[in-house]
Amino acid sequence: MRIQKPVVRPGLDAASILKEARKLLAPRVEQPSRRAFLMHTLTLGGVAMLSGCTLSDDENVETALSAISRWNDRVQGWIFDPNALAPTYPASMITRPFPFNAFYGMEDAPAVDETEYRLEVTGFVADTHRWRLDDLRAMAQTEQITRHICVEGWSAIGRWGGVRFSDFLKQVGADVSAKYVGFKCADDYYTSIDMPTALHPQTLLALTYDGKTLPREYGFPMKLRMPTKLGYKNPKHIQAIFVTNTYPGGYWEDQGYNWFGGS
Ligand SMILES: Nc1nc2c(c(=O)[nH]1)N[C@H]1C(S)=C(S)[C@@H](COP(=O)(O)O)O[C@H]1N2
Ligand SMILES: [Mo]
Repeated sequence: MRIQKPVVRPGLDAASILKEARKLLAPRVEQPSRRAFLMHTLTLGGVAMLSGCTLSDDENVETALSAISRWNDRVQGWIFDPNALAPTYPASMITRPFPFNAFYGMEDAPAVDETEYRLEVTGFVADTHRWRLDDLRAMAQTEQITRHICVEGWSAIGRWGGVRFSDFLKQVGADVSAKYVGFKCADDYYTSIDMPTALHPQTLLALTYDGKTLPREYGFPMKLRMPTKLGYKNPKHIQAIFVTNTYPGGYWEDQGYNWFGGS
């Protein structure tokens, strides 16, 4: 095999690309969203490779990395096995207390009023009636003890219960050939997932945590719990669910986190 000498383009030499890449890898406090983005796309070695041949003058490093992240989404989509189950754990391994995380402090977690609450379901669904919590509680419930993995470098084992999301999608007559399911939350958070993950048997519309009503800080009235995806893909305080073919993005995803976000 012949090893090609990298073509270094004027104004975008390997050294400046590496400098830019290191900046992107800076601690989260300085670069809140970019670090994780890079961690989930490629290593510094990969960036060095990039510098040789794929960048033209008018593309900056971030544009190239976004393209790689979108490619990464497609690859993760292809290799996702809809029948492969994430590990489950015994109750003795539950992390206590379970860590809180959001883009704000715990005291600012939204307090949703159950009596007023109606879940909105729109897009490619046959039934768009608004759901009360009790309607969801009346459906078949299931429970799982799984590991939540956050890109910020921690993980924790928790016990969530609720409605299998595939049952819910069936119930509302969702078009499961659509590409995305999007979520809007009471705290302005939003995210979206691929349909195969939405239909995965471990994807839960979680109403309980550790056998009790989901506490306010952990996402009352409900969160989507997916042990096959990283923490930021699991929306808490869900207010609206929509089925769509238009890419909906997400709170962190729109700032550079990888969209598929498999764990
Ligand atoms: N509505 C909403 N959902 C969210 C977030 C958020 O800020 N708001 N943060 C995400 C992130 S980054 C993580 S790690 C988990 C944290 O969930 P926990 O508080 O149950 O640990 O929620 C995810 N879902
Ligand atoms: Mo997270």
